[in-house]
Amino acid sequence: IHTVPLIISKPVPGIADLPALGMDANSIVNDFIRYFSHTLGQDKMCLAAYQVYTSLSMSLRDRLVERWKNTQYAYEEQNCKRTYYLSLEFLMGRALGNAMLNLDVDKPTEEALRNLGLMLEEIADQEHDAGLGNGGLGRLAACFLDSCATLQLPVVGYGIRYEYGMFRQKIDNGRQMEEPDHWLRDGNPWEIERPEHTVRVKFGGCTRYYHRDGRLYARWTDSQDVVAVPYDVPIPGYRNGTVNTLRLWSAAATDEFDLSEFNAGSYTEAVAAKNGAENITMVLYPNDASENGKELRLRQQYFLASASLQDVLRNWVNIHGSNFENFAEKNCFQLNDTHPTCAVPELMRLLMDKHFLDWDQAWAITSRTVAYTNHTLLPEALERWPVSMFGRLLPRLLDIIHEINARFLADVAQRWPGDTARQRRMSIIEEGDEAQIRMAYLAVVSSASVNGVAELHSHLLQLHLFHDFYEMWPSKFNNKTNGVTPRRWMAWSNPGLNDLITRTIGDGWVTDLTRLRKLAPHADKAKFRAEWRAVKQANKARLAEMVQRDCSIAFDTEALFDVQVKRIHEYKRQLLNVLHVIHLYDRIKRGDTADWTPRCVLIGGKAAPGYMIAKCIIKLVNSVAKVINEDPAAQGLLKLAFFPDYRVSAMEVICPGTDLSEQISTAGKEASGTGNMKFMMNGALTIGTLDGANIEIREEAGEENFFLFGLTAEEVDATRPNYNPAAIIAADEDLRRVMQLLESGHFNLFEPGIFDPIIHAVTSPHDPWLTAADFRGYIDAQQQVARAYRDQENWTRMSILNTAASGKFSSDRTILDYNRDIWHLSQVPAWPVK
Ligand code: B1H
Repeated sequence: IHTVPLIISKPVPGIADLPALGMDANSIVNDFIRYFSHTLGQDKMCLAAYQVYTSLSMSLRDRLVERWKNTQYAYEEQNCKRTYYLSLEFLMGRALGNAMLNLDVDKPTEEALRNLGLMLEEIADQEHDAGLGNGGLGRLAACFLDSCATLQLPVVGYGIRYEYGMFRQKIDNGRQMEEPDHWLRDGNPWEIERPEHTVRVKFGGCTRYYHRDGRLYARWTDSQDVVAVPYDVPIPGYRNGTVNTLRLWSAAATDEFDLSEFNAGSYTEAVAAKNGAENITMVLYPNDASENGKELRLRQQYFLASASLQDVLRNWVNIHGSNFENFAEKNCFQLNDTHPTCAVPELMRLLMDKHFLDWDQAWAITSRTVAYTNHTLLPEALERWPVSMFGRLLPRLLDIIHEINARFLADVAQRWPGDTARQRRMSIIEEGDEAQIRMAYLAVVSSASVNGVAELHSHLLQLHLFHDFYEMWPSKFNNKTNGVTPRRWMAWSNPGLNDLITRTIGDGWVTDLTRLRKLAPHADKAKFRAEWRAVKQANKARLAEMVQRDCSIAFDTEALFDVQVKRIHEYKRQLLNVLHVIHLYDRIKRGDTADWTPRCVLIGGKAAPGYMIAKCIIKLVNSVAKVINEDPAAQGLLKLAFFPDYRVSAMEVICPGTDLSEQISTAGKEASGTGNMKFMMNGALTIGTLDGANIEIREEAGEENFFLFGLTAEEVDATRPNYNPAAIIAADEDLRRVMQLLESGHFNLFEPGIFDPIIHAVTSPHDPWLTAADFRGYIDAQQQVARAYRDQENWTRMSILNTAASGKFSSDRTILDYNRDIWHLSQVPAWPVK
């Protein structure tokens, strides 16, 4: 096996006990210059931008590393309980600005760099986003890590170091094109390879049973193995000396190869054929909220689960030997959706086959340490693996899943004797033409806690998807409403607002966001409102600049900035947004523009590469935009832009510059949403349905500060059976005209028919998203928005009150809830640096 042996296992005085590095701007910049000149061998005559960024990052990383070690020493000394956050996605975005902010060196360093003639914003802009996630689920994991470090909780993130992250979106003739995101090409200063912690992961082969001391044991043999090499990423807390770890696994081939070929003399062929292990961590699957059942995806999932668990167990055995008595008191595995659920049978396997616990001991540990977060109710996103594929790839795990299921179904039979329909409903294995493993059921059965991500979502889980399980174990089920980190989403990305708020109520809000409430009384002061408005205007100017650069469309900062950015999905109803824009255009064309509120509409997001209707919606946005933006009649009244390659670093500019946040999903479909929270914190007003966390946002903001429309989740279910969009269209003059424009081909004169699938979707009685049903409510609510925006004083008041009410949506609150109800970790301060 390919590992670097640990040469020394006792402390060596003097090694790595260096004096603390200076945290003043001079020390940081001096190190930066040395890295630039000596480590990277750069020239003062010709500054390669990426190398400037890399050297500055290395200088800051050194400061993180000191705190990183001292955090780990403190955790080890306390022998504290830990949580492992297992996730196939960590959408980290950029690290440099965040490190500078959290280390509290941002402002002086920026100034010192400026004195050298270097602009921090330009340097920071060199960094490739770490796009190791699709959208909300992956970004949530990243926000959680920030909050855990800030709260000084011993939490480790375990994920995959994809060679290629989320694809880059290019727009060609209005259509999405995907380009590979080779984010590591220029080097990544934010990771440290740890080859000494490499582990081996098995695939294929079969199970052999054997007897020892009168007991039956199992062993997974004849497998084809790969190795998992960890890369550690530092996760700094906010100005508290803590640095936690995100450990990302990369797959590599073992050093073994086919001996027969080797002996036959084909050395190079044998080496070259070394099993393509690297494929496993080559690329992130870009299917947000829909699974695709590919074998390579299952390999990724097991690879992450196995490598992470082996890592945790190895650390445990190093300290406790094979005594697992207290293991469940000291460890918790939080599953970010079902994607890492192989961790359940894998933990059972390791405890039984490697550490020789019996089933009951292993199950007691597993079922007490695993907790599961569900992120969606959409049936197309619920993971199912064909039993046959699973058994071929992970034979030993399939045995264990069958055993879990048999024991579970026996419990069901005990509780509801004779109810075979219920047993069939609840079985982890779904029988049928092709038997499938229901990963969500496996996760529920094996977890101590099951949570949804907003009140409504958690409620619907108990009512529908997990109803039978809720009846069996009501106390397992709980809600943890999502949150986002105010460090990245306010303090760093909105420095203007940061300054204004801090001048007004002090800086405590950054780590206790409920303090924003103290802004509310200031909403009544004209001077404060003027300052608030000035900040928003400056942010709108910055956003307009980016729109000009990336879309070649001029946004007027006096107009209402109306923004919808998120993955493109039918349930999120970007289409409803477009229908509204077409309606506004129609009003302009028929001269109905009295008391008009000028509006700039921005829509951005990626479509899964195989999701044809979603790609068609992108084309529609671009086609409608072209017609409107080129029509002199719409000048000064209406603009529409599609923002290409929407990603974390783009949101950092978009969100501060937004007036109106579009959260218009069909009720009951968006589990939570987190973009909605980022916009609210930055003083945008929301137009939205009663879906996901919108409901809680409206509760906090007050209904008078929220633009509500649309069917409720219950009404959606009630409407479906006799939904008749044709009748709705016939009865609504505005909608009729919009559909008429679409059907006439007004936006696709030279590409006839391309929007037929969209027209069909809206007019079909089987439209699951009820777009036509919510049209009238949406248009009316948008009319109220337009009216409200014309009263700038009152709009500003509402904007301030939204920010003031956003405290609940800090991921610090979310993490404290997880910790109080599920993890039960103590907060452990890091050792001080020097
Ligand atoms: C969410 C996903 C998701 N829910 C499958 N489900 C994936 C499912 O690659 N896959 O196979 C990837 C992602 N993502 C989102 O999670 C919800 O739609 C949002 O409403 C929610 O805010 C977010 C975080 O909880």
